[in-house]
Order: sequence, then structure tokens, then C-alpha cells
Amino acid sequence: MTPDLSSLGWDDELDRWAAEVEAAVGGDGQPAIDSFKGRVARVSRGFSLVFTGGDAILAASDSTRTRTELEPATGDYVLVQDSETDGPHILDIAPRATALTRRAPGRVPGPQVLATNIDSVFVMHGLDRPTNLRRLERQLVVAWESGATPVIVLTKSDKIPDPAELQRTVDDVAAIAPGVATVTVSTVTGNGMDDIAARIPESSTVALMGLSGIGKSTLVNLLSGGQVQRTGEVRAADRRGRHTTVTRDLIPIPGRGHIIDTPGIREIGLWQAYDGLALAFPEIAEAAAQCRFADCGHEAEPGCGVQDGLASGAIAERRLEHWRELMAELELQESQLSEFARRAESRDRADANRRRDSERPNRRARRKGRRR
Ligand SMILES: Nc1nc2c(ncn2[C@@H]2O[C@H](COP(=O)(O)OP(=O)(O)OP(=O)(O)O)[C@@H](O)[C@H]2O)c(=O)[nH]1
Ligand SMILES: [Mg+2]
Ligand SMILES: [Zn+2]
Repeated sequence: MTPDLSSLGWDDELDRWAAEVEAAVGGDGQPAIDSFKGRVARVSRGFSLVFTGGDAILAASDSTRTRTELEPATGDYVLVQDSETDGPHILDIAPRATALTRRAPGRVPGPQVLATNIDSVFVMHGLDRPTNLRRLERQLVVAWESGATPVIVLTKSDKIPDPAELQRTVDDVAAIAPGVATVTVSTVTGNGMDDIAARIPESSTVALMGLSGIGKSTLVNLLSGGQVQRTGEVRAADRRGRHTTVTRDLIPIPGRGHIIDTPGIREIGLWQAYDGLALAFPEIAEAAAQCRFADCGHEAEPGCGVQDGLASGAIAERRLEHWRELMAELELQESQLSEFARRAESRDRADANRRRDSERPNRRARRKGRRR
């Protein structure tokens, strides 16, 4: 049995969406189809595991029978249609309230959706390794861009037994995360577990993000009260995890909401995350809004709010440098995208020309034939 639909977050709005889809498919307002409402709990090899409130079902999502261009992602609300001949398939995916998206690995710029319909993102860092503020800032950009609320979770707090040292680390991290709560947790001592649980209210969904080996799945197991996720040792030599989790899984937390556990990602690529960048660096975004020129480069222009912020100490030099780098990454992506679009367009045009050219001899042949 899977959690009931309302605890999976299914609400009236989704009911209305489902009714519209069924009416459109059935025609004449007749829901002529046999369909289930559900939520995608895992995607693997072209199949989605769907929680329906009753049994979990495996549904295919192929382009011919699905009414949407989207590929299902863990967290999606879906309608599944059953067919006697081919078995269940995903009929449609509901509009996503939020989506955690990164740039897909590879040369061609494109998005990869990691988790959808989430209320918050736990941006996680393990206290068994040095703090990397730049990595946290990058992760926060991605988390904010999702539309959900980021929370920084520092795991393995038992690794820093000295309370003063632990507090210093928390303060350092909190300083680069304006407006974001920072919490510590240990699955060994139980520190912070109540706080974490309180951040997963009933029928809400939290996505986990962070390096391999920092204890994401261990936390999920402890909260869910079972060994639902496999966990792995960290190599002592370089503290690297072993990429134990390989799929993105929606896991019910009894009496609470759901967690989407994810595989560790070393360097997360940004995907069109201008809003996320502004939210992760609010002091810079606010200062830039004060600049005299809309296209201010924040270098030596007169009336630059960002330079004023640097002078007053409201903006830290290091933060501004990183913000510039991330902004440059987004702008490069944008130019790559238009370059790819331009190339695709000229390819299409060349194809069309070739088709026309190859038709020409036939036309000529036909004309010749008529003349004869
Ligand atoms: N000391 C300490 N070790 C922990 C804690 N939480 C988890 N670990 C250990 O950290 C190692 C990695 O844990 P996992 O839960 O598999 O890590 P993960 O983040 O899910 O890793 P991936 O699935 O590879 O992304 C395991 O050996 C855990 O026992 C903690 O609070 N304190
Ligand atoms: Mg894991
Ligand atoms: Zn400026």
C-alpha cells in the first residue's frame, strides 16, 4: 500500500486538472477512460513507479500515448491510463508547482529535472569534511531557482564535538546564506533530529541535495523508521562517498510528509537560474537595483549601487566575485543556447533546400514526359 493521495499532496486543484484531462480524452464530457491519479516516486529506464494511494504501479511513458512533451520526474502528479493490451502508461503530467532543475551533464545545453512539487530543498553539507562556501552558494542558487524554500542542513555534527567550533562553522555558513535557516543534525547522537522532522510537515515534500557520502540516505532511513534506502561507507582517504544512491526516490515519512532522496552530485550546473542567483545573493541584487544605469557593469560607472555596497561593507568582495562568475556562467549558457538554436535553424533550412532540390529533377522529368 502507498500513502493516500491527500498525504501525497494531491489537492482540489489537481482534482480539477484531472477532470479536465479526462474530459478532453473521453470527449463529450464523458470520462471514457480508466485512469488512476498518482504521484511519481521513481523514474528508471523509461518506467515510472507511481504511488496511487493503493498499490504502487509501474507505468510506461512513451511519446505516442502521453499527452505531454514533458518527461516524468520524481514528485510529478500524474494521471495513469491502463490499457489491456499494453499495460499502464502515463497519460498526462500536472503543471509543476516547483521544480528542482540542473543543467544536464554534457556539452549540449539542456535542463535535467531532479524533483518536482517540492516545498523545500535541504542543501546538505557533511561536517566530516572542510566547508566549501562556494559550493554551498552554487547549490543555494539552484535550490532558490526551484521555487521552493532552501534550508541548509549540516550533517554529522558529531564530527565537531566542540560546541564553540561547531557554532563558528554554523555562523560562517549562515553568513553566506541570507534568509536561509541553517540547522545541524547527527544521525549518531540524534542532535537536531526533532528540528529536521518539524521541517517536513504533513503532506509536504522535501528534496535532498548534496555530495555523495554526507548522510542523505542515512537521515531518510532514520526518519522513515526503516532501512528503505541503501547507505554506503565513505572512503577514508579522500572522504568521497561511493554514490550509493542512484535513483531519485520519493519516500514517505510516517506522520510527516515526504522526502525525495537523490544521488550525490559533485558540481551542480546552473540552468537558467537568474532568479535563483538574485535570491541567493539578495544584498547584491538589491544594491544593483539602485544603480543609475540599467546596464551597469558595476565596475566604475557613476552612481553604482554595488560599488556603494562594497564601500559601505554591505557587500563582501568575495561574494561579489562569485556572483560575477555565476552570472557569467548564466550568460555564457544563454549565448550557447542561441548559438545552438541558430545552428538548428540553418540545419532545418538546409534540409528543406535539399528536399526541394531533390524534388526538382522529378518535376523536370514529368514536364519532359508531358512534352514527349
Ligand atoms: N559520523 C556520522 N556518520 C554518518 C552520519 N550520517 C551518516 N553517516 C555515515 O556516512 C556514510 C554515508 O552515508 P549515506 O547516507 O550513504 O550518504 P549519502 O549522502 O546518501 O550518499 P550517496 O547516496 O552516495 O549520495 C555512512 O557510512 C553513514 O553511516 C552522522 O550523522 N554522523
Ligand atoms: Mg544516498
Ligand atoms: Zn552598478
